[in-house]
Amino acid sequence: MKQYLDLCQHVLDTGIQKGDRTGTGTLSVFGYQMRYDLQKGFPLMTTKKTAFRLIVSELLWFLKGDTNVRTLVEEKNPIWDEWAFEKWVKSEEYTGPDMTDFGRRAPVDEQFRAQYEVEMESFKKRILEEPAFAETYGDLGPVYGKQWRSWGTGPVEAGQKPVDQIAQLIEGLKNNPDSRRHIVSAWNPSEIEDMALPPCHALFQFYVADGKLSCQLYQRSADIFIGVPFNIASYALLIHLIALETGLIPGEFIHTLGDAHIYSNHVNQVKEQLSREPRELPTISVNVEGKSIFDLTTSDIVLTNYNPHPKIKAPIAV
Ligand code: THF
Repeated sequence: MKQYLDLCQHVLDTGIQKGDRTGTGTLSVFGYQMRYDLQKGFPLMTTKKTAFRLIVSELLWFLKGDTNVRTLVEEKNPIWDEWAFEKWVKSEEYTGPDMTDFGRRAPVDEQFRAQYEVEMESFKKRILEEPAFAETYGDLGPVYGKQWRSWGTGPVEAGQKPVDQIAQLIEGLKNNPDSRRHIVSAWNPSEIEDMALPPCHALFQFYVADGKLSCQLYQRSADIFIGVPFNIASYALLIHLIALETGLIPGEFIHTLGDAHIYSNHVNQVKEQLSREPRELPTISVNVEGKSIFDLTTSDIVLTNYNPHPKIKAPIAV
């Protein structure tokens, strides 16, 4: 994963200090591109242990068209909890201790962190135990799953049919592989304001040549230490799944970044990672026997030969 380490070094060397929505502060560059040849192994970080299980469960959640964190909470996947929790603590119904700016305060204020952890645990418990609560406060709005599988064209009552972009993508790749229109967009301007977080991985295009299937992603905002390792592995897995569905061989993942940033409280962790020697990449296998990719479960996707350096902890900016 030299490509990723080169990105880290480039941003440390040339990044501009820039404020951001979360108030954390970043080192940032605008515009960067990496290429990963999937024939050379599965691009999961080897310079820090990365939770592949979470990447799989998130991608399958997107592919099922789900936008409610309940499914993820059930699978013990915490990566979208903060965004649902934020909606809850900002709601009229929430009457617990003040959770304003919890993402910024929890890492630095021990007493507050203890309170936050109690509130977050009881939030998750209610998500699991109370269907009506989960319906309202588990839902992130029309985020990835909604846009990928049922992009709205207007009120259904008005006779409009939602667009299943992933089904169309698969049909397009099968019937007209040379097409230059194999595009899926999560960036739906008319629904952005209803989303818990506007999509970071905004638009991707698939491409077929020599029997190989490639994908280029445009990511508008890239949290280099926490998010990017997840995003690379997630899209690599998506290429593997779409390749199985279309009878093609995985080709390249091309990752194009807009605002590529290292949060100021991740700089030491990035330097630690840069001091480590990359190792051989793992491989994956997918059990699709008689199933569509929309029906897969996490145990159908198996990672082998993954021997990373140890995990590196860092706070996530909310
Ligand atoms: N917001 C920010 N600030 N960064 C992101 O990367 C990001 N995402 C998603 C939505 N908003 C974002 C959420 N994805 C982790 C990983 C991915 C996430 C959210 C959180 C995370 O905490 N990873 C830790 C620990 C995982 C574990 O439990 O092992 C890690 O060390 O990797 C990017 O699209």
